[in-house]
Amino acid sequence: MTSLVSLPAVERLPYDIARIRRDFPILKREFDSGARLVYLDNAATSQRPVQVLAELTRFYRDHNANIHRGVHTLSVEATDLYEKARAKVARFIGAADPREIVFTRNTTESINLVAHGWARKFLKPGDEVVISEIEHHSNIVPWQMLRDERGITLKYIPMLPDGTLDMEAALTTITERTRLVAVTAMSNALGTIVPLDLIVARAKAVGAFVLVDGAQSVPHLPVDVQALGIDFLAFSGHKMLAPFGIGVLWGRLPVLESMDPFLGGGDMILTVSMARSTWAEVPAKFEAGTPNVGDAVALGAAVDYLSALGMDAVREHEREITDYALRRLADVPGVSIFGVPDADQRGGVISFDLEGVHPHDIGQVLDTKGVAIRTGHHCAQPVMLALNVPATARASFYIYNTTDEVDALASGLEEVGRFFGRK
Ligand code: C6P
Repeated sequence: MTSLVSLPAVERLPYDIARIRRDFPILKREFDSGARLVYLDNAATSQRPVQVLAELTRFYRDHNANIHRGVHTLSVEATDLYEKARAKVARFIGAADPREIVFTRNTTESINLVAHGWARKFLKPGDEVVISEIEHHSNIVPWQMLRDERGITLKYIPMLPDGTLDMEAALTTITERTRLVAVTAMSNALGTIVPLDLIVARAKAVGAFVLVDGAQSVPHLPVDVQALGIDFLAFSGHKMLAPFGIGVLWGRLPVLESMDPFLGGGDMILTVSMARSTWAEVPAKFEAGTPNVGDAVALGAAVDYLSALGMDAVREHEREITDYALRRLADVPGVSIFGVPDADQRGGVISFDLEGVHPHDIGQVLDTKGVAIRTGHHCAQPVMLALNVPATARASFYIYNTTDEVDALASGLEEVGRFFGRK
């Protein structure tokens, strides 16, 4: 397999919100009510810019073929584009080698790949896996399944009332018996940015491996896997401008090489006889069957787009919008905001409650104003239990959101309050 594809440097562009918004035609969408879309559900999935859509179309229009198989020109071109996308993703997260990038469907599949390919092989009864109370279900359920199947011990770093992790408890929860610490870098339900450096330092002091759920961090914060000193990083393309159905597991090369395959089939083998099979090198070993070539290529275009903006600029934009939104929402009668009070420890996610109104009703009334937010448990039911609420309303921001849109949310919430009888 081609492992090193040379890539041109990405040209850095100034952060120009009007220009960015022009790249997202969906942001001009108007509904039958006459309301204009205000898209504040970016933690669920982002919108896609014309550059990504064009790359996807170009792939299917001009280069479509199956990869790693054919000698014909289209197959060679498609293979090259797929491997270039892998190299772009590697560079984006500071990986040492493109072979460390395994294409999956999404974060969920990436975490399950670690549970099946690494943990099932190396963990034995009594070994500890430490996660946290603020995890998304996709970083809880695979470990509960493994606990029930293999007798490992599953422990949780508790959440404090302000939505941060109890770091004193983290130090004692991670012990000499801990083999894996699997934590999110940013809570999707509360926006809390987790101090990974402290967790990684403690995990490494006891010889544990570290998996980071980067579903909410890779799209929004600068991420460098080597600087973090972790072993695995899982994330999804659809939250970072790319199509649905393409995700990434990054792993340190020797760790990936030590793992068993997850799915068996074509493309992941070296040899197959009637008696037995041997495995291809990584990452092919983990990419059984025909991969999602077109969406991987489009993920490469998404990475180019974010790289041109610069992830420091993306973070700064979201920090400013979040700071403004925290202040603006605090002035809306009846609104209480869950989680950390300032935008420095928080990504672009704000979960809130409007006194006396069910989150679902908030979402429905805001929808009539064109304002799209998410309501529910956000696939983080332990967080809801800790907050003692069944659900929250959640606004989440991305590169194209403006303070005007935050104002639309705030005035929409004032109207929701009036609609449900608040003064
Ligand atoms: N959170 C949200 O609205 P998938 O579905 O595999 O692409 O991503 C799962 C996932 C894992 N970890 C975190 C921290 C996440 O936020 C998510 C997805 C979406 O919050 C959909 S539930």
